[in-house]
Amino acid sequence: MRDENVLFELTNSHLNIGLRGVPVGTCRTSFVTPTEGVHYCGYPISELSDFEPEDIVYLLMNKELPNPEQSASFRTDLSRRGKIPGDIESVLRSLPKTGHPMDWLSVGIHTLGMFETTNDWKEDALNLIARMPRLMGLIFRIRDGRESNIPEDDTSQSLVNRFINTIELDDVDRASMNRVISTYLVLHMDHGGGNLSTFTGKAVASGKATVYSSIAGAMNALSGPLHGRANQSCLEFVLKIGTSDKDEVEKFVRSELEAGRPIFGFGHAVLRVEDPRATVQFELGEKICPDDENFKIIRTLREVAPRVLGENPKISNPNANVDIASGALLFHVGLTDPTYYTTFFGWARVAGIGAQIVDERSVFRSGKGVPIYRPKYFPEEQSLRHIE
Ligand code: NMX
Ligand code: MLT
Repeated sequence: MRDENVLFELTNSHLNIGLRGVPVGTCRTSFVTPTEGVHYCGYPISELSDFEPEDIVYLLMNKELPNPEQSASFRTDLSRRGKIPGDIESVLRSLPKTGHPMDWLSVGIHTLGMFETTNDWKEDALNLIARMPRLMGLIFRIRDGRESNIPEDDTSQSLVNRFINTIELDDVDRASMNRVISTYLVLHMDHGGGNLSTFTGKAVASGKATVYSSIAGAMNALSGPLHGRANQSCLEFVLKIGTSDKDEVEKFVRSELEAGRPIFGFGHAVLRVEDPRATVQFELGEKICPDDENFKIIRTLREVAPRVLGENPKISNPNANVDIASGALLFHVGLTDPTYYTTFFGWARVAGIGAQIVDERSVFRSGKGVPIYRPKYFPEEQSLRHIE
């Protein structure tokens, strides 16, 4: 009879595969299923995509959606925490503009922690969440060389409006930008416990480094092209393809594969269908920019790439992932430099990683927290057979 306590049979085939599918722990904020994607605190993501980001941060932190009073008082709490307690602008001005925006984001988060760390996991996570819009806006603005006359940060505004007010772009439709960024943030906030950036953040926190150091580490993990930076690479693809002609798109996909390069925006470690977060973004694009050239290209890619990738039986999931569509939508609302796209992913994920760190450090094991991470590695010549 099957022993209910045995979750997983570990064999040699599970070594050196990046812990793929190996159970590690439990997660209170979200879970991912191969066919239905991510659920935040039990809610499928497709039911949450129209919520305001503040309410989803509340959900991840408190494990329930707020009622109107709770929502209003949470916003007031975030406003109170929003002001950055130090001269972050001078630090950002000193960074090399040749550096990638994700490196700026990581340095920025570290710097916020140097200005102020309370060493209370939840306080620090909420303070960081509240300070992210201004940090994000300043990164955009200072890298752009628009360093003077930066407007004050009105922290009574929503998280997304504070970012939009700080970047102060001309000739953009702020309402559409708000809608695209708000949806983006909600969709990207959390994705189970085992994705690379979240796992990294929790691992760093398990040694009792600060929330800021842990999340800066998580951002470094997110910056890789197989993880968060796939959204940048995907839009770069789209700009390079330049046509929504099916044959041309197919030729492009095949030539990238022949050159040994990944098809960004497709495939996933857990999902085995199109990511519901991609579906939500396609639906939004059909509403706000169905005739946009980049959107037309991703619509074709969505049709062509799974068929081509599906010819390779090694690829477990040839379908679109979360990174297929976000770039085209951000581009459409006036955020046209793809090198920034992963910073939005990072901004969003600070909420999920922050909430998971709070749970692992101050809730699990009756409040004692998960011990310092320490998985086992064998000498190369040994394997599971050799241990008792
Ligand atoms: N393009 C080309 N090759 C692929 C792709 C793809 N989109 N997806 C999987 N493969 C290859 C993969 O590299 C591996 O090759 P090999 O055996 O030579 O190492 C083989 O197919 C089997 O991989 P899977 O088991 O299907 O996927 P795995 O869990 O290892 O990797 C990803 C998952 C997401 C890293 C992979 O699908 C990929 O590289 N996708 C493109 C990059 C991307 O869009 N990443 C974003 C993921 C979501 N996120 O935001 O984090
Ligand atoms: C995602 O959002 O798809 C990820 O963080 C990648 C993963 O879950 O492995």
